[in-house]
Amino acid sequence: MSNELTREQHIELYYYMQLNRRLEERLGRLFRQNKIVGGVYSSLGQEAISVGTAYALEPRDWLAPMIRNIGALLVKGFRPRDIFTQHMARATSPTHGKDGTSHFGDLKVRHVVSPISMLGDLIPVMTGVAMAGRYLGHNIVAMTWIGDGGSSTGAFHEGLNLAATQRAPLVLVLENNQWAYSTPVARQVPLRDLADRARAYGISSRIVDGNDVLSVHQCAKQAVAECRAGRGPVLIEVKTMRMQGHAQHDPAGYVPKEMFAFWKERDPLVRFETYLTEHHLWDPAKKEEIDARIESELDADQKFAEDSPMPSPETAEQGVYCEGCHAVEAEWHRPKQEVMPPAASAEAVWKVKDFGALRGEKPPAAPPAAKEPAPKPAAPQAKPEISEAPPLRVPFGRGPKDRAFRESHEEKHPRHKSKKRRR
Ligand SMILES: Cc1ncc(C[n+]2csc(CCOP(=O)(O)OP(=O)(O)O)c2C)c(N)n1
Ligand SMILES: [Mg+2]
Repeated sequence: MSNELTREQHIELYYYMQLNRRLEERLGRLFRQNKIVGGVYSSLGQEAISVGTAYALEPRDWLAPMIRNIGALLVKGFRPRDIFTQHMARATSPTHGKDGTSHFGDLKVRHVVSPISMLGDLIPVMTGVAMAGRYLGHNIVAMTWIGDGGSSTGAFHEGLNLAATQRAPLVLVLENNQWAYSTPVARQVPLRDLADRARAYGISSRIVDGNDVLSVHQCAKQAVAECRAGRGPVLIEVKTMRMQGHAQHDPAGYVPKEMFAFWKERDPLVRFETYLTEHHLWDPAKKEEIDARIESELDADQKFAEDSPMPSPETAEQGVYCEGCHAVEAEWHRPKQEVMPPAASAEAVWKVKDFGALRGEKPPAAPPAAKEPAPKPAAPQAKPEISEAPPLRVPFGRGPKDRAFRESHEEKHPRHKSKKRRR
């Protein structure tokens, strides 16, 4: 039994993985019945990743899922009916029938950012969420996922560099499922381990067996703790296999049969079931009880979706532009002194280590008094140095456009003072 998890938590991990799998099986059947409006992108064989990583987050944390992360949405509190209605584009869906796949989120309660793209653009977005959380004092961690194919896009590299430079509390889960549509990893990246990409950005990385939910969860939990402690982003590469085609329309004839057979033997659900049995964490009656509960939940939610109406035509023009429905107001969770000078002030001069000179070269303008240890000779094949973390600081005070700022500021400072500053 994993030291960090209780028996109930082990059972809960199984519940979400099995719910994820059974739900997607039904989506596959509904697709063949022509009841799905968008696409169905199976995460068969990858359930341990979505569930194990999202399970490491706290309710205050934020995530943005990819197409194969329905399991993460379930862990964050979305219900199967949200997934059914969304894929069937019913009026009762989270987007009121305006989208046919997984482009939905919940910024207020579940802290889920709606996916805008599966190919890297969520990385800079979630870096921004992580930075905003730090600025507002929420002490949150942001998590998102990327595929092996998506890790070759410009957005991936730009986003990861931004996260690294800002030491943003971002956990990026790189799902290496061996294929980007029909392209195997080796034909698009000359690396065996995609985690190596982290070295180029001076951030820490891990490699984990994506078909072992406990390893995935433990690894994600550590990464989340590191991020929360202010040590910057973490890249986790999970090794797994996409066990179906890119989407329902793709029979994946380009995948060698032996490869499917190899990974089928490592099925994450079968492995975890065996683990639960061998560690006496459940018995057959318990498994039957959970499976029956899942089937009845899915029966009810599928029926709800099938009985739901399609959206009425006039809803197409509703909710396109904000007509006062959103009050965009920052939620400050930190003492005001922290975001006001002098605490919020930073020196307007940056110290550049060794003035950026070649390794081993004496800094040209080093002050004579500074007795530095002799520099080490350059090691041509040395690992890239992990850059020193800049101290966490608040770069700006509260903005003058922020109402809370304005009100409290005007209370404390007579008007003529602020007028003087504006000049
Ligand atoms: C610009 C662009 N090209 C193509 C697509 C279609 N598309 C979405 S995901 C994907 C493959 C991504 O592969 P990978 O990143 O390995 O993720 P996986 O599907 O294996 O989970 C493709 C081709 C797209 N959404 N946008
Ligand atoms: Mg892939």
